[in-house]
Amino acid sequence: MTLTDPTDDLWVIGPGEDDWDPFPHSRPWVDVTGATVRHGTGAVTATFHFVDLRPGHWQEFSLRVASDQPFRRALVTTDRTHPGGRDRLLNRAEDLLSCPGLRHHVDYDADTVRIRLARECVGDPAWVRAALQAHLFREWDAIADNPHNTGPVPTYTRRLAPPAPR
Ligand SMILES: [Ca+2]
Ligand SMILES: [Ca+2]
Repeated sequence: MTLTDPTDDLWVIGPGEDDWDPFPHSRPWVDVTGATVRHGTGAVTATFHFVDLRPGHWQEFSLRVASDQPFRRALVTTDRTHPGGRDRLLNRAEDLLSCPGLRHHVDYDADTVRIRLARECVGDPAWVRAALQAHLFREWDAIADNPHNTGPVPTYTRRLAPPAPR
């Protein structure tokens, strides 16, 4: 499914704060313009689209997966020394899980971040709901956007079933 998002709908939160505030400035490298989510026969694939993705920032790209199996969260983190990003898979308790089928691709020319999460790492679910979010971490705060809405908290997609086997 395809999601579209406006620009300049960013939110900011500082350490110790419970609530997000609107961030009234442009940050094109964290501003999501849309995304696609696909539940294929082998993997759940999410592709973020940005206004202008740029290397050199500490950013995190999150794919939360709710399903008929235990919750999973795939994260891709970029920073100054890892512009191509590093990925990891967590459960709800934020324990690190092994998932050889987790892949990602950060493309600064196309302004996209793709996360491919093998279905076996989600427990081969009958359906998934996906929630995507992007964060830009700064020294004293974090700025966020998501392709689902113009608020600070992403909402899950409807249930996405994998293609029926032939
Ligand atoms: Ca946006
Ligand atoms: Ca948004």
